[in-house]
Amino acid sequence: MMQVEILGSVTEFKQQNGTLTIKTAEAEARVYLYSPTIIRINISKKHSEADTSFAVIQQLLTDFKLDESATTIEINTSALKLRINKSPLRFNFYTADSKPLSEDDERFGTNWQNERVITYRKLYADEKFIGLGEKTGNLNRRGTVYTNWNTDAVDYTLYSDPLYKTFPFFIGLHSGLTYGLFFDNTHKSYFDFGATTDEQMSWFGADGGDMNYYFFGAQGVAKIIEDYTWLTGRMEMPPLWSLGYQQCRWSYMSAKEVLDIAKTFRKKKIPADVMYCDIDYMEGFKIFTWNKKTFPDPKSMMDELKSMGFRLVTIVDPGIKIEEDYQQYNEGLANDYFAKYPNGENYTGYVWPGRCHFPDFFRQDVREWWGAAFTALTDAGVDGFWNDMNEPAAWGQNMPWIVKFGDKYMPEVRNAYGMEMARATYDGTRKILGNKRPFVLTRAAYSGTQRYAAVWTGDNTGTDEHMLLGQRLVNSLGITGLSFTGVDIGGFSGDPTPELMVRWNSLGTYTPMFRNHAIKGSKMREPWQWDKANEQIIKKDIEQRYKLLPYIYSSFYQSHTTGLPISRTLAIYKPFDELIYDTRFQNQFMFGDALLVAPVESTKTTTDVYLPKGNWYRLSSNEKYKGGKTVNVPSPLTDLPVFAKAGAIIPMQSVTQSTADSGDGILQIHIWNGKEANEFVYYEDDGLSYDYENGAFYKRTIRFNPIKKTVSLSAVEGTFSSRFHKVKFVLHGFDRVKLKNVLLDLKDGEMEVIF
Ligand code: MIG
Repeated sequence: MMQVEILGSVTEFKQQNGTLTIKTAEAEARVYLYSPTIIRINISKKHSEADTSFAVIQQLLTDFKLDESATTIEINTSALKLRINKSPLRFNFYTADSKPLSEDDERFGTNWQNERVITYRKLYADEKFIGLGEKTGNLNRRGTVYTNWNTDAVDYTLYSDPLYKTFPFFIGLHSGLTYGLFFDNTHKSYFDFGATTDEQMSWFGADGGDMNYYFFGAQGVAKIIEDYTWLTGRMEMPPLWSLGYQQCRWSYMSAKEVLDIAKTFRKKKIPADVMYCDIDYMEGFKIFTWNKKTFPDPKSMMDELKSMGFRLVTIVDPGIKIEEDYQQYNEGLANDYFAKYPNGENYTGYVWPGRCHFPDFFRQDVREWWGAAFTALTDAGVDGFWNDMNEPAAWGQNMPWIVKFGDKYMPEVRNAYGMEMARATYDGTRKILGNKRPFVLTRAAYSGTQRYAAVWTGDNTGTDEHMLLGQRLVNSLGITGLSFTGVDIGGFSGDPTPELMVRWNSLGTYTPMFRNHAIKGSKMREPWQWDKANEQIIKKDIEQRYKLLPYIYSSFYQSHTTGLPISRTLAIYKPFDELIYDTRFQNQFMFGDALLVAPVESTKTTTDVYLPKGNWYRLSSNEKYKGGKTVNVPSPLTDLPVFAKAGAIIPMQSVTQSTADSGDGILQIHIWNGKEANEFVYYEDDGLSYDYENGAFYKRTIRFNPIKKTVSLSAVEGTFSSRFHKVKFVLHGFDRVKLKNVLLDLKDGEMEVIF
C-alpha cells in the first residue's frame, strides 16, 4: 500500500548561515531568502548533500530576521511576509501589509505518497494562473492539469500534453495581487490549477526529489518575470543575423540546392539572412560529418553563402551512430562518454542513424568533448547550431527508466537533458568561435535554458488553429524567461493553404524568431511557392521585419537586461483586465513596448480586436482607435491587425536585403501622437561579437514630450559607432507639425528637435 505522510508539527528549528531549518517527524524544511521578493522553501525527507540546480544561478542572502510566536515563525521583508505555522507545519505567503498571496491547504500542505511529493494550496475564488511555458490550452490555466515530461510530441494537437519542454514556473493572480512560484525539480512533475478539487485547491508535485520551490512576491507580472529571470538568467544579445528571416526545410538535400535557394532570395530581392541544413547534410546521419557526395566542399559553399550575406545553421541530434570507423563513436566509447545501464553497458536506442549511443551531457567532460567536436562545422564557417531530438527522443519514445545519466537515473533528470545538450553546444561553440556569438536553437529545454539557446515549438501543423496555438506558446514561453522563440511558419506537418502561408508570414514578422520550416515530402514553402500575388505580400511582410530591426534589436536588449520577453501576452500589462483572457482575445500580444498584434485566422477578412485602455493607431493606416473596448477591424491578408500605442516610439530603417547589408545609413524614429510623455532605449552594437560586454555598444534614450512638443535623443553611451549617420523623425497622428521628414546629422551629443 502507498505510504502517505503529511507534514506534521514542528519539533525543532534553527537559523544558521542564511538557512532556517525546521524539523518535523516526517521531514526537514529549509527556508532561504534570495532577495526581499524571493523566498525559497525546500522540504525533503532526505536532503542531498550537494544542493545543485540546473536553473538557478544566484546565491542566497546570508542573513534575515525571524519573528517567532507560540504558533508561528515569520520572515518579514520589505515586500513579503512568510508566516510559517508550527502545528502542523504550513507555509503561507502574504504581502508586507498582510494580504494573502498564497497559502498551503491547512489539511494537506506538503505530503508524500511514497517518493511522490505534492503541495496542496488554497485556491482563491478569483484566482487565475498563467505560465508553464510551452503548454497547450488557454492563457488562463485555471481549471486545467499539466504534466512535465519532455517528449518528442510528433503531430501534437491543440490539446496535447506534455510537449517538448519543462518550465515548472507559473504566476498566480487574484484579489488584484500577483505572485510567482518556481518548482525547481526535474522529475516528472504535475500542476493542477484547480481542475479536480471542487474549487478548493491548486496543487503541484513530482514523482520524486524535493519539494523545492522559489516563491516570488513582487507585485506586477513584469516584476515577477524580472525576478524569475534574475534567478535563472537572461539571454545574451543574439547575433543580429539570427533576427533576420530564416529559411529552413527538412531538407535542402545538397549544397547546390542550398545555394540555389539563397540565390533566389537575392534575385527576387526578398530579404533573408539564414539558410538551414537539416539531417540530410550528414553522412548516414552521423553527427559532425558532411555527406561527401551532396556537400562535397562545405567551405566553398559557406564562402559563397557568406558572399551573398547568408549564414548557415546545421542540425545536430544527440544520437551517436554505433559504427566502427566513426570518430565520435570511437571517442565516446574509449572515454566512456555515453549514458549507461547500471551494470556499465552503454544504452543503445534507435534514432535516425540506426543503433545509437547517447552522450551523457550531465558530465562536464562529456559536454566539453561534444562542444569541441563542432569544429567539423565551424571550420567550414557555420555559426548556427540546431539541437533536435534532445527530450531525448528515441524511436518508441522513453528510454528505459534504468538508464543512467551521470549519477542519476533517467526519470530524475530527463527534463534537463535537452538543456544540458544546449549548454554543451553553446559553451563549446562559443569557445571555438572566439569572440563571435554562436546561435543555438534547441527543441527540449528546462528553466534557465534562455542562457544558452533560442527555442522553437517543434512539429506543429499547417492549420489556422495551430498558428493561433503557436502564438500562445510563444507568449507563454515569454512568461518563463524564453524570449527568443519561434514556431515553424506554415506548420511543419500538412500543407497550409496559400492564404494561411501568407497570414502566417505576416505574423512571423512579429515573432522573435522568424523561421519558415517544413517536413520532408511537403510542398516547398519558400516565399515564391505561393503564386505571384502572394509572393509580393510575403515579401512585404519580410521587408517589414527588416524595417523594424532597430526596434526589435533594442527590444532584445531590453530582454537581455530585464528578462521581459519580446512577444508579451497582454497579461503582462493588464493582468486584471478580464477581457484579455477572453478566448477571442487571448492570443493578442505586445511585440516590444509599442506594438499590439492581433493574430487572426487566414479565413477572416474582418476581426474583433480588444484594445486595452488608451489610444491606438493602426500601423498600416494611422487610423486612430479609442481603447478600453472591442473593435471590429478589417483583416485582409495584406494587413494583419497591428496597432501602435499612442506615444509609441519605434526606431526603424529602410529595407535591407540582409543584416550584412549596411543600408542607407538613416535611422528613422517614428512617433505616434499621445498625451503622455514616453521614452525608449535605443540600443545598437556590432551584432556579432561580445565586445558589447566591454562597453562597445551605442545606447541612447529617445524621448517624446507632447507638452513641450519635443523629441530628443540623450547623449550616446558606449564606445560603439552607430551604423546610422543621419536621423529622420517621422510623426504619425499629429494635426500639424513643423517637423516633416527632415533629415538631420546623427550627433553623439544630446539632440532635441521641436515639432
Ligand atoms: O524525427 O530532422 O522537430 O524540425 O525537421 C524528426 C528532421 C526529426 C524533428 C524536428 C524537425 C526536423 C526533423 N526532426
